[in-house]
This record gives sequence, structure tokens and C-alpha cells, in this order.
Amino acid sequence: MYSLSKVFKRASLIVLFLGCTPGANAAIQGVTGTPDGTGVTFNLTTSTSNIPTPDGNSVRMWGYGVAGSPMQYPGPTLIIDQGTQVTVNLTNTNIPMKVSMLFPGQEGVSATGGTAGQFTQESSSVLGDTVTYTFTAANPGTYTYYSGTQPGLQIEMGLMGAIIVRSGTADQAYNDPSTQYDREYLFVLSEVDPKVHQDVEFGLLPMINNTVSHSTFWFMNGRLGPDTFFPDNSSFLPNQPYGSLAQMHPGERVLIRVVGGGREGHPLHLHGNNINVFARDGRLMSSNGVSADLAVSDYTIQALPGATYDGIWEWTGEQLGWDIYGTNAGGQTHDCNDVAPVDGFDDVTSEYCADHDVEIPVVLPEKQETAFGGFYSGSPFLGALSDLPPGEGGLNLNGGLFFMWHSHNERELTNDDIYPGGMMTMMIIEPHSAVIDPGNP
Ligand SMILES: [Cu+2]
Repeated sequence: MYSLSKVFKRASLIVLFLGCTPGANAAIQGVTGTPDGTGVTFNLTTSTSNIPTPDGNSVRMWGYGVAGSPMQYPGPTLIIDQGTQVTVNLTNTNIPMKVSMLFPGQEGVSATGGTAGQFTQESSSVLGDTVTYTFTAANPGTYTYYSGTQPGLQIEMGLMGAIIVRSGTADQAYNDPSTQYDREYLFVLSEVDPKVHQDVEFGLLPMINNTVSHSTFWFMNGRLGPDTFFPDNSSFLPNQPYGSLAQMHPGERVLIRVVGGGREGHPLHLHGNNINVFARDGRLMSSNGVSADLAVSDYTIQALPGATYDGIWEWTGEQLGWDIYGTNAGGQTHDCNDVAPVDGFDDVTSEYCADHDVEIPVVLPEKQETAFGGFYSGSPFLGALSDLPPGEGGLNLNGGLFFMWHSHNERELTNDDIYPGGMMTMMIIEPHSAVIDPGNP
């Protein structure tokens, strides 16, 4: 648990936050491949680049990229429809050792071209060869791909990415109606030990050993906090195209896809509510093979390396014990409009009707239930704005509620020992009157 006030009283960070434009993050970014008659083809390359870190440094990385585009960290998210025959052509542009790709959880994986490695066929930048991988995306869900060539080093260097296989039903993660969602976000978690990357930059190819490796950077979607808040495809992060800022309206069902993309486990904590996790590693948590009857409500997702997790996260203000919607505050005049089928929630605002008009308690809510610092709107009520003390606020134009979503390993909230940073982003609960996140649905 980290208090928001600690984070946002840092003036230097607030300057950075001013560039953050709520609403600029669209649906999960990725590539869908080119139709090839029998399925889709992705043409990928691997190459090297340096990525900036918010402490003012940079780190040499290796990454996958779409052919003709810069390499990226993590690699391009491959978005595929269930049942599609997939071809991936991989060409190693300039990484000074052979590279490859593994596709755990996919069916009928085969590889041709290049030279045979320990796990699969590999591409050499010296030989200039191309490896062709094929598989069938038989099952919907969230998956990962990564290098199968000396993976201890190459995953550390950045050769990994996510795969999303879409079910045949729109806005439903799996072939089970309980996995329906209104919007979705992907969080690929990873880490970097800069000493290893410096060795690589100096021409060494060290063997990675977890007993001597000491990560000091922890990433969400290949970015370090506060870069995580910036929109997708920000021009100053040319090799880190994926943002992590999440937004929703009360009452929506938000699908959270988590990928353990590195070599270490990371406890991802979503403030504001538990998450109902219904799938692991691209498979429904099911005793009957049909429904997610083994889904579990979790406080923290213990994201393991190579594993994936899917769950639904919701927020309505239910059980706060006071009317956070401030029906009579902030000039809002709506009633608790709960018409049939009566479920206890306002049909327009998602207000929890039992708390309608219940005054804010004299005992203030826990800090993690509200927004402080630069993200304070001047009012404790959702969607309401008010005057702010000098030097505070101005970053919350819609009167939203900001929940920090972050690693619960507090060391991972730093950038090379500088706090705050690292594996940290925000979920912003925006009132229904606010237009957010175009394209996610
Ligand atoms: Cu916390």
C-alpha cells in the first residue's frame, strides 16, 4: 500500500504529469497481421536500441519489432482471432547472437528455416536468414511469446511480448458469458538489471544467473513510472509505444490481462477493489471445461514469469458507507434511478442506491479510497470540482477518482533507487458524463 500523497507532492513529477492527457489511451494496442489466404502472417525483426529511463539514463535493449518499424519493448502485441492459422517470419537484423521465438500455449507450433537451436529454429544476423514459425491460435485468451535462445539473457534484454487470442464473441474474453467486458487493459510486467545490459553494450554476452542478477528497473508495458501515464505512441518514447493508464466509468466491467513478461515474479496490486481472476495461462479456471466456476477474487495478482492472468475488475462505490456520487453536491441533481430489473444501482450513474444521500462520515475514508495531491479535484465527490489550495491539483479535469495500480513489492516502485517510479500506473474512475478512452469500446 502506498499513499498517493507521497507520490504527488513531488514537484518534479507533477511537471511530468501535466503532459498526461486523459482520454488519449485507446484500446489495447497491437498488430493483427496480414491476411495470407489461410490465416494471417506477421513479419517481425529483432534489433537493438537504447530506451530512456526516467532517472535520466538509458538502457541498451534487444527487441522484436514489426518489419520496417523500430524494435519495441515489449515486442508487438499480436492480436489474433480464435482458430486462425498464424505464420510468423522472424529475421534477426543486428542482434549479435542467434534469436528465436517460442509460443507457449499455442497448438501445432512448427518452425522452418534458419538453424536448429536447443528449443526451436533460430535466426542469425550474420547469415541474414529468416525463420518461419506457424501455429494455430486454437484457444482464446492472453498469452506470451519470448526468445527460446539463451532465454535467461535474451528475455532480460527484452525479447518478449504478448499475444491476445480473441474469442468468437465480441467483448468476451473466453467462450463463457461471465468473461464479458466493457473495456480492457493489458499489463506486461518485466524488469531490467542494467549491469547486464551494460555488459552487452560493451560486447560481452553474459550468462544470466538469478543469484547474481540485481534488477533496478521494473516495467509496465515496457515503461517505467511515470512514463506509464503517457499515451500510447508518445513521440519521446519511440521504442516503448504502449502506455498503461487505465480509465473507466463506474459500473463497467474492465478486463485486466496480465503477463509475467520477465524473469521475476511481481505482485500486481489494483487499489480500489479486488479483481475476479477467471483464467490462467490462456485457460479458463474451470472444473467442467465450460464455465469459470473456479474463478477467485484476489487482492493482488501474484504474476509469475511466463504466466498470464485474466480477470474482471469493477468499481461502483458499493459498501463505502457514504454517497461518493455526491448527489446533492457539485450541482448534480439526479435521483437514484434504479428501474427494473432492480439491482440496487442507479441505471445512469451506477450509484450504489443504498448509500444515496448518505453524508460523508466524520471519520474520513482511508487514503486509498480517495485521491490526494495533484490529482485531488477539490471535492471528495465523483465528478465534482471545487477550489483548490495553492499549488495543489489541476490534473483531474473530470473530478475522477485516481487509484494507484502498482507492484506491491515496494522496491519495484523505484527507478534505479529513485522513488517514485517503476511498476506503477493509475486507474481513473471517471463520471459517466466524461468521455474517455476513445476506441475502448
Ligand atoms: Cu498500494
